[in-house]
Amino acid sequence: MQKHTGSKTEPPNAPTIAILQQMADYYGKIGDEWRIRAYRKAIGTLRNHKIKVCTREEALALPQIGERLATKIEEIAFTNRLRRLDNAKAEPSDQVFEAFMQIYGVGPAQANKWVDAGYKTVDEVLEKAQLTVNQRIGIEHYADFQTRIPRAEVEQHGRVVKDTLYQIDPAFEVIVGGSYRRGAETSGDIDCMITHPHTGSAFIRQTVLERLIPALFAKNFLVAALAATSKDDGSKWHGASQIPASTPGAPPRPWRRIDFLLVPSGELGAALIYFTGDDIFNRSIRLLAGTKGMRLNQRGLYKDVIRGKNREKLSEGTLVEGKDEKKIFEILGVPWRPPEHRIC
Ligand code: DCP
Ligand code: MG
Ligand code: MN
Repeated sequence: MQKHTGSKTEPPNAPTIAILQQMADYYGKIGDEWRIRAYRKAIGTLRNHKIKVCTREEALALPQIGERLATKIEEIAFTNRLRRLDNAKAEPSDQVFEAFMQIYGVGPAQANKWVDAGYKTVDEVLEKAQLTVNQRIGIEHYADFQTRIPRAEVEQHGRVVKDTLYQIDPAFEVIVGGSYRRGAETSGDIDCMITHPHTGSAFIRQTVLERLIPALFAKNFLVAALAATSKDDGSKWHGASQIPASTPGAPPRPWRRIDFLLVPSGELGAALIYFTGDDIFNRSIRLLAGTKGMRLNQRGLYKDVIRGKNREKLSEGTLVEGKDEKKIFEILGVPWRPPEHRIC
């Protein structure tokens, strides 16, 4: 999927990285964990390299890049494409799989089942497959959810959420994160972080679920509830929203995907890092924390994490910092990166 970012000057290896990323995504789909890791490492190296890498030798001289990837990097640098990726894309079943994967809530296992059942189009799935309620919504609004949202409209959605919540309790804070916070001109969805300076997660959760969400449905702003999770990685709510038509009879506005992330104030800094992304930036800053004997997740930065032989986590460790985004960078020894610069 095309990511739109707000960057003005493109880093020298960005075109190569974009193609390697597509290849990594392809290996992700076919479950080749080993190759995904190799690609991720190489992408990390190229992101930190400030000079365009053109030849196999130049690539081999860099850390974390082996012979096969070095050859691919050279092919991309000279031809602006990768035959291996073109081949993968040309497989018809791969294109059908791709299309199914774009449906909200559909992962590789489900997409593969539909490919195996012989379905060729999303419409055929709608007609013939047994669908969950969410899959049906995902298909019925397939085109809407595929369309990127202009920045000004992301702002409109954020404004409705803010106004509604501040009427319930003005102490709440709503921050629109994701690609919007990175300054992107368009976004795939609207990512709202919701926090409150004085109360714990139970109050935030109760207010959002019992008051905010019903109020937003009553305004015809929320149009579907898709998924709610509350695990140790925080509380998330997924749904769809729509700016109500300004005048009666005006054509309906598209349905948009909206996410709420509920964040206790003590975790705001770590949540800001996580929910601002991008996903590759998150991966690299987490890896970096690991190399310093710490652990970063969306709730905080921890030290003294005890790990077993296979690096599996045996203890949560001690919280070092959760509240302050800048302090987390400081403690990790990473120069502050404004959100607009946290992109590939
Ligand atoms: N995130 C992550 N890893 C994932 C998914 C998400 O680290 N596998 C984090 C980083 C993302 C943020 O959550 O920036 C929001 O996720 P989105 O899927 O909404 O991605 P973006 O907002 O970055 O892009 P888009 O414009 O496509 O929504
Ligand atoms: Mg987003
Ligand atoms: Mn999102």
